[in-house]
Amino acid sequence: MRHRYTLCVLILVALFIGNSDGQKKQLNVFTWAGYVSDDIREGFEKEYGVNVLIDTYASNEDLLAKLLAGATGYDIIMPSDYMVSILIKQNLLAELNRDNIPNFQNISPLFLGKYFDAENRYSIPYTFGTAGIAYDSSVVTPAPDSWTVLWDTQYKNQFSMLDDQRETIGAALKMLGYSLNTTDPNKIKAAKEKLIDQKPLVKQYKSEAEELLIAGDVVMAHCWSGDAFRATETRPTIRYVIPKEGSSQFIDAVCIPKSAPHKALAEQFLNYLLRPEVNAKITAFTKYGTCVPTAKEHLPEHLREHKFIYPPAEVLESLEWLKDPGDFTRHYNRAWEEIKAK
Ligand code: N2P
Repeated sequence: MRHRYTLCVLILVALFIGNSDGQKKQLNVFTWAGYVSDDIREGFEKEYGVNVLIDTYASNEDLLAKLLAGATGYDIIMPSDYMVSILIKQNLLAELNRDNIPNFQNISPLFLGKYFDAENRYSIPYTFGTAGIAYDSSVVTPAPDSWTVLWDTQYKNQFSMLDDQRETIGAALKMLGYSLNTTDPNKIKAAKEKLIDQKPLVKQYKSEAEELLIAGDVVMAHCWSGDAFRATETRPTIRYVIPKEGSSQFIDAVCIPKSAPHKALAEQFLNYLLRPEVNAKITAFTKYGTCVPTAKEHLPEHLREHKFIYPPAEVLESLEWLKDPGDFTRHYNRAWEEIKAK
Protein backbone atom coordinates (compact mmCIF):
# COMPACT_ATOMS: atom_id res chain seq x y z
CA MET A 1 0.00 0.00 0.00
CA ARG A 2 2.72 2.38 1.08
CA HIS A 3 4.62 1.54 -2.09
CA ARG A 4 1.61 2.31 -4.20
CA TYR A 5 1.20 5.64 -2.40
CA THR A 6 4.87 6.55 -2.99
CA LEU A 7 4.51 5.59 -6.64
CA CYS A 8 1.47 7.88 -7.03
CA VAL A 9 3.35 10.77 -5.47
CA LEU A 10 6.30 10.16 -7.76
CA ILE A 11 4.06 10.10 -10.82
CA LEU A 12 2.37 13.34 -9.76
CA VAL A 13 5.74 15.01 -9.19
CA ALA A 14 6.92 13.80 -12.61
CA LEU A 15 3.76 15.13 -14.26
CA PHE A 16 4.18 18.44 -12.50
CA ILE A 17 7.81 18.78 -13.58
CA GLY A 18 6.81 17.67 -17.07
CA ASN A 19 4.42 20.59 -17.37
CA SER A 20 6.57 23.20 -15.70
CA ASP A 21 8.36 25.90 -17.63
CA GLY A 22 11.67 24.11 -18.09
CA GLN A 23 9.98 21.26 -19.95
CA LYS A 24 7.91 23.37 -22.30
CA LYS A 25 8.02 22.29 -25.92
CA GLN A 26 10.49 24.34 -27.88
CA LEU A 27 10.09 25.65 -31.40
CA ASN A 28 13.51 26.21 -32.95
CA VAL A 29 13.55 28.91 -35.59
CA PHE A 30 16.58 29.44 -37.85
CA THR A 31 16.24 32.71 -39.72
CA TRP A 32 17.78 36.00 -40.89
CA ALA A 33 18.74 38.59 -38.28
CA GLY A 34 15.98 41.10 -37.60
CA TYR A 35 13.29 38.88 -39.05
CA VAL A 36 11.15 37.64 -36.13
CA SER A 37 10.18 40.30 -33.60
CA ASP A 38 9.76 39.76 -29.88
CA ASP A 39 6.03 40.41 -30.05
CA ILE A 40 5.56 37.77 -32.77
CA ARG A 41 7.64 35.30 -30.77
CA GLU A 42 5.98 36.08 -27.43
CA GLY A 43 2.46 36.02 -28.89
CA PHE A 44 3.03 32.46 -30.10
CA GLU A 45 4.74 31.39 -26.88
CA LYS A 46 1.85 32.62 -24.77
CA GLU A 47 -0.91 31.19 -26.91
CA TYR A 48 0.67 27.78 -27.40
CA GLY A 49 2.48 27.45 -24.05
CA VAL A 50 5.85 26.83 -25.72
CA ASN A 51 9.27 28.45 -25.96
CA VAL A 52 10.44 29.85 -29.28
CA LEU A 53 14.19 29.88 -29.74
CA ILE A 54 15.69 31.98 -32.52
CA ASP A 55 19.03 31.41 -34.19
CA THR A 56 20.23 33.45 -37.17
CA TYR A 57 22.26 33.11 -40.37
CA ALA A 58 23.78 35.68 -42.74
CA SER A 59 23.14 34.02 -46.09
CA ASN A 60 21.23 31.24 -47.80
CA GLU A 61 24.50 29.37 -48.31
CA ASP A 62 25.15 29.45 -44.54
CA LEU A 63 21.72 27.93 -43.98
CA LEU A 64 22.35 25.25 -46.60
CA ALA A 65 25.79 24.42 -45.19
CA LYS A 66 24.32 23.99 -41.71
CA LEU A 67 21.57 21.67 -42.95
CA LEU A 68 23.95 19.66 -45.14
CA ALA A 69 26.27 19.28 -42.16
CA GLY A 70 23.44 17.45 -40.45
CA ALA A 71 21.89 20.10 -38.16
CA THR A 72 18.62 18.49 -37.13
CA GLY A 73 17.21 20.67 -34.36
CA TYR A 74 15.43 23.28 -36.49
CA ASP A 75 11.64 23.37 -36.84
CA ILE A 76 11.39 26.49 -38.98
CA ILE A 77 13.76 27.95 -41.58
CA MET A 78 13.39 30.96 -43.89
CA PRO A 79 15.27 30.38 -47.14
CA SER A 80 14.94 32.74 -50.09
CA ASP A 81 13.30 31.63 -53.33
CA TYR A 82 16.29 30.03 -55.13
CA MET A 83 17.38 28.30 -51.93
CA VAL A 84 13.90 26.77 -51.58
CA SER A 85 14.47 25.05 -54.95
CA ILE A 86 17.89 23.84 -53.83
CA LEU A 87 16.56 22.50 -50.52
CA ILE A 88 13.71 20.70 -52.30
CA LYS A 89 16.22 19.11 -54.67
CA GLN A 90 18.38 18.07 -51.72
CA ASN A 91 15.33 16.45 -50.12
CA LEU A 92 15.75 18.57 -46.99
CA LEU A 93 12.21 19.98 -46.71
CA ALA A 94 9.06 18.51 -45.22
CA GLU A 95 5.85 18.66 -47.24
CA LEU A 96 3.33 20.98 -45.64
CA ASN A 97 -0.06 19.63 -44.66
CA ARG A 98 -2.41 22.40 -45.79
CA ASP A 99 -5.20 21.06 -43.54
CA ASN A 100 -3.12 22.33 -40.64
CA ILE A 101 -2.58 25.72 -42.25
CA PRO A 102 -6.09 27.07 -43.00
CA ASN A 103 -4.75 30.63 -43.09
CA PHE A 104 -2.91 29.69 -46.27
CA GLN A 105 -5.97 31.15 -47.98
CA ASN A 106 -4.96 34.61 -46.73
CA ILE A 107 -1.90 34.70 -49.03
CA SER A 108 -2.17 36.79 -52.17
CA PRO A 109 -1.98 34.61 -55.34
CA LEU A 110 0.73 37.04 -56.51
CA PHE A 111 3.12 35.30 -54.13
CA LEU A 112 2.07 31.71 -54.77
CA GLY A 113 3.02 29.20 -57.43
CA LYS A 114 6.42 30.73 -58.09
CA TYR A 115 9.15 28.94 -59.99
CA PHE A 116 10.89 27.73 -56.85
CA ASP A 117 7.93 25.76 -55.45
CA ALA A 118 5.26 25.72 -58.14
CA GLU A 119 2.51 24.23 -55.96
CA ASN A 120 3.69 25.59 -52.62
CA ARG A 121 4.06 22.07 -51.34
CA TYR A 122 7.03 23.08 -49.18
CA SER A 123 6.87 26.81 -48.57
CA ILE A 124 4.77 29.78 -47.70
CA PRO A 125 5.99 33.33 -48.42
CA TYR A 126 7.19 35.41 -45.48
CA THR A 127 8.26 38.71 -47.05
CA PHE A 128 9.55 40.19 -50.27
CA GLY A 129 12.17 42.83 -50.99
CA THR A 130 15.11 43.92 -53.10
CA ALA A 131 18.84 44.49 -52.80
CA GLY A 132 20.37 47.89 -53.47
CA ILE A 133 22.52 50.59 -51.91
CA ALA A 134 21.68 52.46 -48.71
CA TYR A 135 23.61 55.71 -48.34
CA ASP A 136 23.72 58.66 -46.02
CA SER A 137 22.53 61.55 -48.17
CA SER A 138 24.27 64.07 -45.92
CA VAL A 139 27.65 62.58 -46.89
CA VAL A 140 27.30 60.76 -50.21
CA THR A 141 26.67 63.40 -52.86
CA PRO A 142 25.57 63.50 -55.57
CA ALA A 143 23.00 60.81 -54.92
CA PRO A 144 24.37 57.59 -56.44
CA ASP A 145 22.44 55.82 -59.18
CA SER A 146 24.93 53.13 -60.20
CA TRP A 147 26.75 50.20 -58.64
CA THR A 148 29.97 51.95 -59.66
CA VAL A 149 29.76 54.13 -56.53
CA LEU A 150 30.86 51.04 -54.60
CA TRP A 151 34.12 51.18 -56.52
CA ASP A 152 34.69 54.90 -55.91
CA THR A 153 37.96 55.29 -53.99
CA GLN A 154 36.72 58.36 -52.12
CA TYR A 155 34.52 56.01 -50.03
CA LYS A 156 37.40 53.73 -49.11
CA ASN A 157 36.66 52.05 -45.77
CA GLN A 158 33.32 53.78 -45.50
CA PHE A 159 31.02 51.16 -46.94
CA SER A 160 30.05 47.53 -46.52
CA MET A 161 29.07 44.77 -48.94
CA LEU A 162 26.62 41.95 -48.21
CA ASP A 163 28.31 38.84 -46.85
CA ASP A 164 26.35 36.85 -49.36
CA GLN A 165 27.92 35.21 -52.39
CA ARG A 166 24.99 35.34 -54.80
CA GLU A 167 24.06 38.92 -53.91
CA THR A 168 27.58 40.30 -53.95
CA ILE A 169 28.75 38.50 -57.07
CA GLY A 170 25.31 39.49 -58.43
CA ALA A 171 25.97 43.20 -57.80
CA ALA A 172 29.25 42.98 -59.74
CA LEU A 173 27.58 41.03 -62.55
CA LYS A 174 24.84 43.65 -62.81
CA MET A 175 27.39 46.47 -62.85
CA LEU A 176 29.04 44.72 -65.79
CA GLY A 177 25.70 44.45 -67.55
CA TYR A 178 25.28 40.69 -67.04
CA SER A 179 22.54 38.53 -65.57
CA LEU A 180 22.64 37.63 -61.87
CA ASN A 181 22.18 34.05 -62.98
CA THR A 182 24.89 33.81 -65.59
CA THR A 183 26.34 30.41 -66.30
CA ASP A 184 29.20 31.81 -68.35
CA PRO A 185 32.52 31.17 -66.54
CA ASN A 186 34.09 34.23 -68.18
CA LYS A 187 31.41 36.51 -66.76
CA ILE A 188 31.85 35.03 -63.29
CA LYS A 189 35.58 35.56 -63.67
CA ALA A 190 35.07 39.20 -64.64
CA ALA A 191 32.77 39.78 -61.64
CA LYS A 192 35.25 38.06 -59.34
CA GLU A 193 38.07 40.29 -60.57
CA LYS A 194 35.94 43.37 -60.00
CA LEU A 195 35.23 42.29 -56.43
CA ILE A 196 38.89 41.53 -55.79
CA ASP A 197 39.78 45.03 -57.06
CA GLN A 198 37.12 46.46 -54.78
CA LYS A 199 38.20 44.58 -51.68
CA PRO A 200 40.76 47.13 -50.36
CA LEU A 201 37.95 49.71 -50.32
CA VAL A 202 35.44 47.57 -48.40
CA LYS A 203 35.18 48.19 -44.68
CA GLN A 204 33.32 44.95 -44.01
CA TYR A 205 31.30 42.19 -45.62
CA LYS A 206 28.18 42.13 -43.49
CA SER A 207 24.62 41.02 -44.11
CA GLU A 208 23.22 42.89 -41.08
CA ALA A 209 24.11 46.20 -42.72
CA GLU A 210 21.54 48.26 -40.81
CA GLU A 211 23.66 47.86 -37.69
CA LEU A 212 26.64 49.50 -39.43
CA LEU A 213 24.49 52.27 -40.91
CA ILE A 214 22.80 53.05 -37.61
CA ALA A 215 26.10 53.07 -35.70
CA GLY A 216 27.56 55.39 -38.35
CA ASP A 217 30.35 52.87 -39.04
CA VAL A 218 29.63 53.19 -42.75
CA VAL A 219 28.04 55.89 -44.92
CA MET A 220 27.04 53.43 -47.61
CA ALA A 221 26.01 49.79 -47.65
CA HIS A 222 25.12 47.17 -50.20
CA CYS A 223 22.03 45.91 -48.42
CA TRP A 224 18.45 44.71 -48.55
CA SER A 225 15.56 47.15 -48.78
CA GLY A 226 13.97 46.45 -45.39
CA ASP A 227 17.28 46.80 -43.59
CA ALA A 228 17.84 50.16 -45.30
CA PHE A 229 14.33 51.19 -44.31
CA ARG A 230 14.99 50.22 -40.69
CA ALA A 231 18.18 52.29 -40.69
CA THR A 232 16.26 55.40 -41.82
CA GLU A 233 14.21 55.26 -38.64
CA THR A 234 17.29 56.07 -36.60
CA ARG A 235 19.13 58.05 -39.27
CA PRO A 236 16.59 59.90 -41.39
CA THR A 237 19.28 61.07 -43.83
CA ILE A 238 19.66 57.49 -45.10
CA ARG A 239 18.28 56.86 -48.58
CA TYR A 240 17.99 53.66 -50.62
CA VAL A 241 18.59 53.28 -54.33
CA ILE A 242 18.25 50.37 -56.71
CA PRO A 243 21.06 51.03 -59.20
CA LYS A 244 20.11 51.76 -62.78
CA GLU A 245 21.90 48.62 -64.03
CA GLY A 246 19.33 46.58 -62.12
CA SER A 247 19.44 44.35 -59.06
CA SER A 248 17.88 41.35 -57.35
CA GLN A 249 14.46 40.85 -55.90
CA PHE A 250 13.50 38.10 -53.53
CA ILE A 251 10.72 36.33 -51.72
CA ASP A 252 11.85 34.85 -48.44
CA ALA A 253 9.85 31.76 -47.57
CA VAL A 254 9.01 29.84 -44.43
CA CYS A 255 9.70 26.11 -44.59
CA ILE A 256 9.90 23.14 -42.25
CA PRO A 257 13.01 20.98 -42.56
CA LYS A 258 12.37 17.28 -43.02
CA SER A 259 14.29 16.70 -39.80
CA ALA A 260 12.15 19.10 -37.72
CA PRO A 261 11.57 17.68 -34.25
CA HIS A 262 8.21 19.46 -33.84
CA LYS A 263 6.49 19.43 -37.22
CA ALA A 264 2.93 19.85 -35.91
CA LEU A 265 3.94 22.85 -33.82
CA ALA A 266 5.85 24.27 -36.79
CA GLU A 267 2.69 24.11 -38.92
CA GLN A 268 0.80 25.90 -36.14
CA PHE A 269 3.48 28.59 -36.27
CA LEU A 270 3.06 28.94 -40.05
CA ASN A 271 -0.69 29.28 -39.59
CA TYR A 272 -0.15 31.87 -36.84
CA LEU A 273 2.17 33.92 -39.10
CA LEU A 274 -0.54 34.03 -41.74
CA ARG A 275 -3.12 35.70 -39.48
CA PRO A 276 -3.54 39.22 -40.89
CA GLU A 277 -2.79 40.93 -37.56
CA VAL A 278 0.35 38.83 -36.99
CA ASN A 279 1.48 39.19 -40.59
CA ALA A 280 1.17 42.96 -40.27
CA LYS A 281 3.64 42.78 -37.39
CA ILE A 282 6.16 41.15 -39.75
CA THR A 283 6.09 44.19 -42.04
CA ALA A 284 5.93 46.65 -39.14
CA PHE A 285 9.11 45.11 -37.73
CA THR A 286 11.15 43.98 -40.74
CA LYS A 287 10.03 46.74 -43.15
CA TYR A 288 9.69 44.14 -45.89
CA GLY A 289 6.47 43.63 -47.83
CA THR A 290 3.54 41.54 -46.65
CA CYS A 291 2.15 38.71 -48.80
CA VAL A 292 -1.19 38.81 -46.94
CA PRO A 293 -3.35 41.61 -48.42
CA THR A 294 -5.65 41.83 -45.37
CA ALA A 295 -2.59 42.48 -43.18
CA LYS A 296 -2.45 45.96 -44.70
CA GLU A 297 -5.57 46.93 -42.70
CA HIS A 298 -3.46 46.51 -39.58
CA LEU A 299 -0.56 48.60 -40.87
CA PRO A 300 -0.01 52.31 -40.42
CA GLU A 301 -0.65 54.32 -43.59
CA HIS A 302 3.02 54.94 -44.42
CA LEU A 303 3.82 51.22 -44.49
CA ARG A 304 1.03 50.27 -46.85
CA GLU A 305 2.58 51.62 -50.03
CA HIS A 306 6.08 52.79 -49.10
CA LYS A 307 8.53 53.12 -52.00
CA PHE A 308 11.21 51.12 -50.19
CA ILE A 309 8.75 48.22 -50.25
CA TYR A 310 6.99 48.92 -53.56
CA PRO A 311 9.48 50.25 -56.13
CA PRO A 312 7.98 52.04 -59.16
CA ALA A 313 7.20 49.96 -62.26
CA GLU A 314 10.32 50.99 -64.21
CA VAL A 315 12.56 49.90 -61.34
CA LEU A 316 10.68 46.62 -60.96
CA GLU A 317 11.42 45.85 -64.60
CA SER A 318 15.15 46.03 -63.91
CA LEU A 319 15.01 43.37 -61.19
CA GLU A 320 15.90 39.72 -61.55
CA TRP A 321 15.20 36.76 -59.29
CA LEU A 322 18.20 34.77 -58.17
CA LYS A 323 17.87 31.24 -59.52
CA ASP A 324 19.50 27.93 -58.74
CA PRO A 325 22.34 27.57 -61.28
CA GLY A 326 22.50 23.80 -60.65
CA ASP A 327 25.94 22.27 -61.11
CA PHE A 328 27.29 25.65 -62.12
CA THR A 329 26.96 26.70 -58.44
CA ARG A 330 30.51 25.49 -57.93
CA HIS A 331 31.75 28.41 -60.07
CA TYR A 332 29.96 30.86 -57.77
CA ASN A 333 31.29 29.02 -54.72
CA ARG A 334 34.85 29.06 -56.00
CA ALA A 335 34.75 32.72 -57.01
CA TRP A 336 33.40 33.67 -53.58
CA GLU A 337 36.06 31.65 -51.78
CA GLU A 338 38.75 33.38 -53.82
CA ILE A 339 37.32 36.83 -53.11
CA LYS A 340 37.08 36.17 -49.38
CA ALA A 341 40.57 34.63 -49.25
CA LYS A 342 42.28 37.67 -50.84
C1 N2P B 1 16.87 40.54 -43.05
C2 N2P B 1 17.44 40.27 -44.37
C3 N2P B 1 16.68 39.29 -45.15
C4 N2P B 1 16.71 39.45 -46.58
N1 N2P B 1 17.73 41.29 -42.19
C5 N2P B 1 17.46 38.47 -47.37
N2 N2P B 1 16.75 37.71 -48.24
